[in-house]
Amino acid sequence: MVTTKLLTLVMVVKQQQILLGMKKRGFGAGRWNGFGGKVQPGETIEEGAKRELFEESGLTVQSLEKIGQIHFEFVGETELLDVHIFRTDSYQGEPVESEEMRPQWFDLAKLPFTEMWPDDIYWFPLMLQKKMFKGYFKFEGYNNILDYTLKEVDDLAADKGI
Ligand code: 6U4
Repeated sequence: MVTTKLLTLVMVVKQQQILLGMKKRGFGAGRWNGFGGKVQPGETIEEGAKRELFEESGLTVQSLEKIGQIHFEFVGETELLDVHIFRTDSYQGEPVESEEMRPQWFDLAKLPFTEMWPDDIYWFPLMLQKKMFKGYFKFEGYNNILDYTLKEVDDLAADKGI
């Protein structure tokens, strides 16, 4: 039986920099990524995104804009990931290291793509241009993309297709 895990991912942008965290444990450990995790029962996806952002980076935000949605499939695994991606250009607080993440600002011109999930290099340009997108990536293991689709959309909520 195929199950889908609902996850969030928050990208914090300020001027020409983005805040990424080095994932210290769990899924994606050893990679720089935005902040996020599983949506818990009883919370909205946006609430889950804000909670994970605070837990992992110490930052709080008033509101988050949804910028993308990507489905991930890993061959041989029955669980699909449904990752809802948000971008924010304003936040409160200063980044602090958590048990899960070590935050660091990166210049947008010098992103550490070789130490990020391999799909990021495809969709980061859209996210950085504030273009909404939907995507699907099929992985073999955690390093190899076998297939993918990626498209810009006008309205994330209205467009149900992948
Ligand atoms: P816990 O509950 O801490 O055990 P864990 O298994 O560590 O959970 P979690 O909650 O940190 O996972 O969620 C995984 C995070 O990684 C989410 O923010 C989504 C993100 N993510 C997963 N696959 C990704 C991919 N291919 N590219 C990417 N982000 C991905 O950029």
